Amino acid sequence: MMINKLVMATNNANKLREAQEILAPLGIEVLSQREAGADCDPEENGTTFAENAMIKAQAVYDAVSLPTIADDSGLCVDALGGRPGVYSARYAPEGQHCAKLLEEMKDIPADKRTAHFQCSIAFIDGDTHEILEAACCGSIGFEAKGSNGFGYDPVFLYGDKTLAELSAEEKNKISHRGAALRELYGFLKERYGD
Ligand code: ITT
Repeated sequence: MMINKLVMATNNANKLREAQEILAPLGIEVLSQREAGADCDPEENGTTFAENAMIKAQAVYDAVSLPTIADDSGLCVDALGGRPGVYSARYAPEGQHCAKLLEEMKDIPADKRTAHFQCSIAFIDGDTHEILEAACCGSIGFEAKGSNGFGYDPVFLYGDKTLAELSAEEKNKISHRGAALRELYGFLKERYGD
């Protein structure tokens, strides 16, 4: 039987909202870890998005024993050798990520500002441990624009708009998280049937 409820191991309300928006139309409800009765914040000491996603999912799964997902994601900038990467959340104090990135990249010319968001989703249910991954390719602008989304969205250009200038629906269609969660849906259908 297809799973119709997942717990999401995250303390990031924006990630939870996006996962709910993306999976609700597919018939899957996403509960926060708090709603499920877990209050976890494990140390993310992995070296890859996949490892960190699995660490977060395992901590919550151990607490609630319900099918659990976790998202580890971040921004990889080519001119910075892939930074901030797995350190994206820790790159700057809350609310200062975009300003710090624009400052660090102020001398990098337009054609060398390519970047991608990466998302790894870990899924755990019993003995099943699975990782689904996707990316969203674009570039870093020279100024912050738009007020939707979160994190680095105001400086990440997808075509001629930043992700913060897109509606939630538009972002979810093209985002790393949207693509990884749709991969997850395909995996779940295969694993558990319709
Ligand atoms: P949890 O670990 O509790 O899930 P977190 O915010 O700490 O929440 P991460 O460790 O995965 O999550 O860090 C990801 C960071 O990458 C996030 O805080 C944002 O700064 C950035 N990020 C990820 N996805 C993004 C998106 O869709 N738009 C903008 N920034 C994003």
